[in-house]
Amino acid sequence: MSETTRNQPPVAMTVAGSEATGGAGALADIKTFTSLGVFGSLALTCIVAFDPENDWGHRLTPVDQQTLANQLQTISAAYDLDAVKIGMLGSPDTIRTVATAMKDLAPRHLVLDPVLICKGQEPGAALDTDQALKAQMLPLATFVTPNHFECLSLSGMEEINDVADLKEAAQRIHDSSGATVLAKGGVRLSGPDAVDVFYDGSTLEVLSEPKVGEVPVSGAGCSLAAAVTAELAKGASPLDAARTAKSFVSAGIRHRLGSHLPFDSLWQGGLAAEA
Ligand code: PXL
Repeated sequence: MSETTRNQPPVAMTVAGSEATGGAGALADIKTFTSLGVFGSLALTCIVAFDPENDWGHRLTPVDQQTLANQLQTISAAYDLDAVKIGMLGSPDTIRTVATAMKDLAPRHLVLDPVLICKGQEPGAALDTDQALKAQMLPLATFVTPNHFECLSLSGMEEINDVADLKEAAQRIHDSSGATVLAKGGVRLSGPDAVDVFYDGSTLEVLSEPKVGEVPVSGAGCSLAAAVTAELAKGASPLDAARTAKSFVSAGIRHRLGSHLPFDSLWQGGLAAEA
């Protein structure tokens, strides 16, 4: 170990797609890691370029499986990782590649943001990915952060309309996976607050922050899961990691970036700006 490696930051890896504008995906993860004092590395799964000439629709280019496996191998060999975050995988093939690598690596903290579809995508397109994610990735996760849509899919519930439903979804997802669950109501549940439910098998806690508008902000889900990952990497308990992540995201939404895109983007500098 050289002089410069003393007092080094925790190291995390994100396995995620690039979303070129930097609102969501890998860039949101790395900005979040850095903002929270964690060194980030990246295994890139796919590249998303919204199409400004076609209603900002998704143009998705997958990274080939060998290139993805190479990145996972390099990062795993380079670092003793403190935590891993899994973001957009995008296809059953990618899920298989990442699940195989994670079985070997067996990280202490494996935070799964079960991204099924992005804003503007058709829910139907995600069915095979959805099944592969449930069968292969969810059992490996230690912590999972489903949004409203993903809660429906992972819990098998028909509807989630209020906090009681969200609590039930969190419990069902925990019971079937063993993972700690942070189920996100976001702007989908009515009322003045953005409510999330934390459940780890014993503690059931409702985390709540005032809503900032009623429109979803790009990068909120990615940044929340990345903030949980960063805090776990730093040694926080899962509940404290969830609480810090919620404050980080709320501040990021209050300081969001407007652009020519049809949605705003979370700014990871929000919490620091309010300090
Ligand atoms: O917000 C989900 C998300 C995650 N990862 C990538 C994305 C998106 C949504 O656009 O493009 C790469």
